[in-house]
Amino acid sequence: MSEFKTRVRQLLADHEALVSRPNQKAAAGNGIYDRWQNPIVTAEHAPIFWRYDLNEASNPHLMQRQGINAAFNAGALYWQGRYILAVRVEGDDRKSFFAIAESPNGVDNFRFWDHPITLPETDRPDTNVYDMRLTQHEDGYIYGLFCTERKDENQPNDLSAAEAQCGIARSKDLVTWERLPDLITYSGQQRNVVLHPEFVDGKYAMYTRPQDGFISVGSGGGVGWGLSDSMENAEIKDEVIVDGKEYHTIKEVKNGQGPAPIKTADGWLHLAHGVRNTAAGLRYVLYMFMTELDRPWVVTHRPGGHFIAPQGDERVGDVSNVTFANGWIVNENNDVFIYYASSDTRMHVATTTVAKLVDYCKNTPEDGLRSAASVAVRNQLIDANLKVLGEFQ
Ligand code: M1P
Repeated sequence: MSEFKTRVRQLLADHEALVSRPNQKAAAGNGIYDRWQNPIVTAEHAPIFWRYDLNEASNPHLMQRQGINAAFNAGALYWQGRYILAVRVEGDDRKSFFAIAESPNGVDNFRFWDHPITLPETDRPDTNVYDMRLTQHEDGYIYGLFCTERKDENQPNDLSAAEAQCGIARSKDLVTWERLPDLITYSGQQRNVVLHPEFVDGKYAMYTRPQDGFISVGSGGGVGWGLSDSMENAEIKDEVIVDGKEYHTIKEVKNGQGPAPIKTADGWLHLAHGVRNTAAGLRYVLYMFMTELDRPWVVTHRPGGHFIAPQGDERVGDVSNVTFANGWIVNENNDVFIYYASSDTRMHVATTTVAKLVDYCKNTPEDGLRSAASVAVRNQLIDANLKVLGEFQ
């Protein structure tokens, strides 16, 4: 066999070994969820035939022709008994695109479909698209809401000046996608827009994240909420903030809804990210809240602090100190698979149950917003525990 063929075979074998590697729960969970040991999707999970030219005549050195830099911030859907991720795949050219990866069990063996999603454009081409939230809506479509980024033409001399808005596409089979006009709101820019899975007052409901600038939310920020008559021409005329940013919390700088919320008998479970600033730069963590069943915009429980924060190897990547989630799945057994990305580089999974998440939201004290309040609530826990500690000694 030629050396070229031997090397291709080795590449394919190494890739297969990575993709089919079994995953295991990490030791010592916190009772709320279990992290799993291996990242579930990485740049190296991208098929070899996405990256190399496998023709010896045109690529005698077997060079990687189109590298993949990262695979992160995936939307998620439980579909036909399969665990589906719409992964944000980023090429070495810094352009992101969406690609479906599928697993039979939700924790390992995620394999990309042969082709990335071919996403139609609007009259105003997207420079970059990312962070798709998948929502199986009761109207029968699967919607993908994502960020579309374009150059800010009002600042032609600042090559970092960009504009973020909410792009919308829908599909019935995850292969063919219909592009709809971008969401119209009356805020400067939008990121982290998520479609609620049910009609509310006969309208489409969306969680938004208004922001003044591209990175800085300015006077905006917070998880917003608004209704639209249609998705074919989606427009939110009235946007209200339902979960605002707050001084000296994990969401002091900005926050944003993660995936579409999970419906439970006790209300809607929400996963979101909160951002604060530090001497080492921005720190992104995940947090949760719950809203009323009939009024999904009314928050009933706000467990204080972070739910998932970057840990160990998760802390380092292209944008370090980041955990970000825009996908989770609840299956027929009420098991929950939380798909989170670390440091804009790779995907992980943590597993739990609906009952545990409801318990977490209802029984975790709210942030008291002062050190003294934190000590008071911790003393309640300590005093109650000191009465029963003897039973364990
Ligand atoms: O780099 C961290 C994250 O930054 C942005 O999130 P937000 O809009 O909340 O600031 C997004 O670009 C996201 O993709 C990225 O992970």
